[in-house]
Parts: sequence; structure tokens; C-alpha cells
Amino acid sequence: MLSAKQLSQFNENGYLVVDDIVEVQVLKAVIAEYEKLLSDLCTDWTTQGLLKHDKSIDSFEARIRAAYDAGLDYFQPLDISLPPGDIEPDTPFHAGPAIFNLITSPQLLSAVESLIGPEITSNPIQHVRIKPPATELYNDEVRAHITSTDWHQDRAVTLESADTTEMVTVWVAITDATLENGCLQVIPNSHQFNMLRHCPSPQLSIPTQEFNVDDAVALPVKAGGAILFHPNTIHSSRVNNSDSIRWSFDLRYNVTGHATGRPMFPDFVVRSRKHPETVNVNAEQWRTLWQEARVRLAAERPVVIHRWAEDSIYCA
Ligand SMILES: O=C(O)CCC(=O)C(=O)O
Ligand SMILES: [Fe+2]
Repeated sequence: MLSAKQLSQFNENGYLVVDDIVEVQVLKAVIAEYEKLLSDLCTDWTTQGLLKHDKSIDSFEARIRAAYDAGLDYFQPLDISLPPGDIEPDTPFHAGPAIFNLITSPQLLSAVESLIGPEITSNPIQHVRIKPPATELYNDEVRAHITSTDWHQDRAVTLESADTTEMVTVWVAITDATLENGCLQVIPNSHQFNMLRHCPSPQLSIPTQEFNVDDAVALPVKAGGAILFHPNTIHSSRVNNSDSIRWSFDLRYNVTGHATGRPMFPDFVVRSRKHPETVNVNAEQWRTLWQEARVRLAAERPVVIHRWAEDSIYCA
């Protein structure tokens, strides 16, 4: 659970940095799961002649950089969600047991419980972000999972149905997140704002005249720590000016029964005091929920995940 001091910091500022929130073995298992996943992906790409065989590509970091350099999409196969837009029966995603254990980590859920109470649902708006050094990115790279992320509120990445949902974002550092390698930054107290207008392109973002960028506070955090923040807290991430990758996951939780804001993707109950029997999804069943969503969505229209129109007058 969070201390009274941590709680009042969160309530006052709209965010909280918590060191060592993820159990060491949970963190290690996530890293091992991803190392195997990416290694297998690279083997496939090499077999298909898409990635050159090179003995120096022998680490997670080297594989990410080589894949990016070769124009291969490492992001979607490693992401813990399906994408927006057109979904195919074989659109890749990753819902492995180590990630399930991260999402359901008791320590993490206890912190979330301090903020939104004991009836907790895993919200399906969740991503991996593995960001190569900015100097290695293509000039036209705009994806918020690869390059720095523009200023936004997470409330704006849900559909309208979740506008009054009580939720919290948990941003987990897998590598140390530093000023240099692109840690998160926030506008303190902005959780007291309403949802501001967002523009969808090139990234979902708040026009900068709507708030004061000079108020930004950078939030470095060590691997295994996390930043918890309110859905209205304005945040972005800094540029990765280091020479290594920066790796994080962003997870979200909402009060059970409140809309997730992304109803086409699966949610599940991760903690309940009132109805403990509803905490009944294991890692394999969780993966199956995503696989079933993929089958269903591949037969439907493109997935729309937010409400913002590119041609709005304030986006000019
Ligand atoms: O890590 C990033 O670049 C941004 C993450 C973010 O926007 C979030 O966790 O909600
Ligand atoms: Fe965000």
C-alpha cells in the first residue's frame, strides 16, 4: 500500500514516483521473456532474408537496433495490445506469462488499490515502449512507441464512454529512465484540469497554447520503479539523447464496472474484495481473450480508439 505521505503527494500533484515497486523476479522474468521473443523474431527475419546474419547482433539492445535499422517492425510483435485500425487474423501481439505476472503483481496492485480502491480491473490500454537512441531514428519517425511522446492526457486516449471512469496509469521502468534517455515528464497539478482538446496527428497531442510547458517536471526513475499518474495529468516523454535503448511498459487500471474506454479489447478483474471469485483469469486465459478479440476484430471494421478529428480548427 502507499503511505499517507505518498497518497497526499499523488492527490496534490497528480503523479507519484515509486521506487522498487516491481518484485525483482517479476522484472527479471519480463526481461527474459522479451529476450527470447525478440531473439525468435530475429531468427525468423534472418531466415526470411529480411535481417542480415551478423554475429555482433547478439543482445536484446543490438537486435532492437538492427531490426529498426532494417525497417522491420519490432514494435507490434512485442506490444501487449492489438493495434488500432485494420486487424488481421495474424496481427502479432504479445500476451506472455511474465507480462501477465507484471500486470497482476501484488505489490503493484496494492499501490493501485490505495488510489482507486480494492475493486480493480486491468484496463486493456497498455503498451511496451522500447525507444532507440534518437540519432538512430529515421527522420520521419513519429510513432509514440518508438520516438519521444508528445504532451497529452491519458483520458484522451480512451473513447468518450470512459470520461468519468476512475483509472490510473502505471508507467513501469524496465531500464533506468533518465533525463538523458527520455524519461517521462509531467505538468504538476494538471490532474485538476478537465480533459483538454487533443489533435491526432502526427501524434495525439494537446496544442501547446493550452498549457504552460515551462511548468514541466522530469521524472527519472530506476529500473523496477514506476510512475503512477491520474488520467488528466498532462505528460510527455523526453527525447532519447543517450546511446542506448530506453524501455518501459505503461499499464492502466480502472474501477471494476467503470467503462475501460476501449471496449473492443479485453479487460479482466485483477483484485476484488467484494467478489474475490471474479479474480479468475490466469495467464493462458488472458492470452486467449486477446486471441479471441483478434478473431472478432479481423472480421469487423477498423478499430477506432479515440475521438479526435484531424481537421479541427484548433489543430491547424
Ligand atoms: O513512455 C512514453 O513515451 C509515454 C508514455 C505515456 O504516454 C503513458 O504511459 O501514458
Ligand atoms: Fe500517456
